[in-house]
Amino acid sequence: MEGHLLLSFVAVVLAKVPGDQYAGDKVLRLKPNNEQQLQFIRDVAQTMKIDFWQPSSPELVTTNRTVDFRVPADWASSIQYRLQKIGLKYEVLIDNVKTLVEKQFDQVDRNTTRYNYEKYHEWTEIESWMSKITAEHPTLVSWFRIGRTYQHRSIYILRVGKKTGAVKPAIFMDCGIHAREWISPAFCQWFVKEAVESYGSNCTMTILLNNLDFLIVPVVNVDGYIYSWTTDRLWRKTRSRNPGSYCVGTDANRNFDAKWCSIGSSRNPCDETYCGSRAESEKEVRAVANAIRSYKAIKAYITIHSYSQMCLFPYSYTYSLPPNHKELNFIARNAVMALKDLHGTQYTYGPGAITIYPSAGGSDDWAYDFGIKYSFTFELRDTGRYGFLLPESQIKPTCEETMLAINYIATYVITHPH
Ligand code: 0X9
Ligand code: ZN
Ligand code: ZN
Repeated sequence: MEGHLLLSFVAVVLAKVPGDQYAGDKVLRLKPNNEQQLQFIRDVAQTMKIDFWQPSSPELVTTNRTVDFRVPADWASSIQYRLQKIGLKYEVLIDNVKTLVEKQFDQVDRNTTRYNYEKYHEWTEIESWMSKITAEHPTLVSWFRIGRTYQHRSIYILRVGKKTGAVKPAIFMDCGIHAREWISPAFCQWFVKEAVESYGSNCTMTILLNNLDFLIVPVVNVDGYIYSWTTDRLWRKTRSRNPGSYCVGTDANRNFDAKWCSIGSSRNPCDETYCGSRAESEKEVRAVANAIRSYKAIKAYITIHSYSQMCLFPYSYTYSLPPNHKELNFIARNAVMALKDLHGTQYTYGPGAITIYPSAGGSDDWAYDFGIKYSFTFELRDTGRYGFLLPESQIKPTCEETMLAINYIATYVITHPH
């Protein structure tokens, strides 16, 4: 009898597909105005299974800053009731998460001949896309493996630039450090497409590709990305096992060797901002760091995340400003202005610690302290209406506008060679 029960339990777990999850889950937004309200949120986070979207963990919640979080259906009405009782106003950003998640999977089509850059793609499609775009543009694109993931998948880099035989200055850009931020890999792919298609006709892109190489990692956290397609759309971390815990994964953007785990990260493997067992414990993080360490001519580092519409630069691990703060601020302001020109999308910008929240172990701070003086994190669309579940209809406008910001930074970098 017991065995039978166990078997049917296993069957139910295995039958779980992405669409079945999140039925009735809500995403709420609120802003704690005082210590009591702040404490309330932290208490609730301890007793209920709450998924923090922005900021990404309860420790990062502060007064007078908005918080977006997903509440499981079972808890939703109880939380809403308690919020009303203590007079904390909230907004329902997403009424039923399941409906939005399902839409994302419905829209997937696999039988088109031309690669559709206005859709989200699963890993195997991205992998064959890399092979194809390399083969189609042999004078512009090379394809390398920079390491393997915890589950032994390949982590790839595309070098995009006119091949000259010499080592050119380079801009390193990675996407998909966080699994659920699907717009990020979509942007890296868009960028490569734009580069190869506009080389020779677009003046800016031609100058850029003649004078520098873009080193692009379309998906860093491949295991996590796959898991967000197959099992849990809202997965953030890597998929490495944690000895002594049933919880899986490390936050790759808390795992870099930049004042590792000192602030804004968690030592608990069950938390979304778990910093890992040591700096660079994650193979994915080591792969990125090794690639940057071994390539001598990297002038700028850009990492693509979502959501919040922000352009961030060091530091996030301290409130102190780096030596070239004024220059970084100038570049970020102009990048954000260029971006806004296209569709009017507004971005905020500034040092990570004050603009989003203080947190250590991030790739931007690490790259900066390694010696790459132009280091930026982009948080793409939106500001919370869809959050991580950004509809495919927004891929094109998001990527188009982001191109302008990246091209501005790249142009700045080649015109300021020091
Ligand atoms: O918390 C993060 O890792 C980033 N935000 S996200 O919502 N995509 O998770 C912001 C990273 C800012 N930079 C550092 N913390 N170093
Ligand atoms: Zn020109
Ligand atoms: Zn992220």
